[in-house]
Amino acid sequence: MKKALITGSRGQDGSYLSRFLLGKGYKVYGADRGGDTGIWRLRELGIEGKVKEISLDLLEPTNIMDALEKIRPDEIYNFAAQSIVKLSFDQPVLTGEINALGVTRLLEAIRKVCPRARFFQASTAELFGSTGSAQRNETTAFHPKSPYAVAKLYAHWITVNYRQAYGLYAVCAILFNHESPLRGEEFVTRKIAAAAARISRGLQQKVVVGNLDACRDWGYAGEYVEGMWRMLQKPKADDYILATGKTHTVREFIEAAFAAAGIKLAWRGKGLGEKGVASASGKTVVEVSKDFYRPAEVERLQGNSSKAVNKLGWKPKTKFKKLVALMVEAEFSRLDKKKVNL
Ligand code: G4F
Repeated sequence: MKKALITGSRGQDGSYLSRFLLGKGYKVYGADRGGDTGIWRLRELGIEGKVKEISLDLLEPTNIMDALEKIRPDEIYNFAAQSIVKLSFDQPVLTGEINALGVTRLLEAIRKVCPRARFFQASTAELFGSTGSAQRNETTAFHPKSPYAVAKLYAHWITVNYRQAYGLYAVCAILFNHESPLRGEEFVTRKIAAAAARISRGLQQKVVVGNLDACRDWGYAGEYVEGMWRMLQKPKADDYILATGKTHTVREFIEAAFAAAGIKLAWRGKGLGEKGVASASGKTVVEVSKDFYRPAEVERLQGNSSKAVNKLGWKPKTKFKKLVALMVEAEFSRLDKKKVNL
């Protein structure tokens, strides 16, 4: 039986990957910081109690060494991170400690304790920053635009460095945005999906967002974890982009989510004064606020995952509108469940 250690196992990706690996017969160890509240995700996926939980903080090298010595994993997937781009502008040092040096601590421990283990690092499309309108591939230059992305760039290169310098089997997936009902509400897709369902049920008046024109390449997280696993099964370690190749604005996501919730929207005004109005009731249900803008924005992201398609046989299946609809449906079921439990 193979053993996998997943850091950040109660996050969106950690939860989906745990379910995937359990299905493949792995023994899965989930490492999170004490007090982490993401257990609801494992519950929703029906795997609560099936992942062996351990407490681990990437700020603490002793924790990491102890965990590796105890588990001796075959595969290690690192999702532990401060993953909120906007927050990284307020907490740049902490973001660097976790997202950059945290990965070095992990790699050092692997090198010393279990150098034959295979290591997966969750890199990000944010590494590219705004570099024009073309699709990004594995050879596109990086121009990070946030403390989050700068820290992830360090993590990316230190992973490549440990592969080259010490021969570790260490890979990075450059992950474009991948969403699901298990996303946190800090991220725009879940925030919108939840709001659309609540507004449709009369439980919320409106949703306030930031940049409506930002474009993201949004895929379904449940499918991305298989690509991550496939990366670690190849004879030779290498880095890959996982993306859909399509990009949409936040405005389009809002339109699709409200449509899935039965609300047709009309847009009025411009810039910070732009509003989304429900065509049937005439009520304003979407507003824009500077509070949700970032000091520096990545305007457009679109990835080219041909290398993953050709070499890993991985291909995302869920299209944009289906993804939005499944997120909104999940919000309606949660609301229904809450009603039953009252
Ligand atoms: O949903 P977001 O916060 O995700 P973001 O910043 O693209 O980052 C996500 O994807 C990255 C990979 O590309 C990951 F590395 C990262 O960890 C995370 O998973 O924002 C998406 C876009 C941005 O352009 C943002 O400015 O939506 C825009 N936006 C507009 N209004 C908003 C809002 N973002 C948030 N979070 N909240 C808003 O109200």
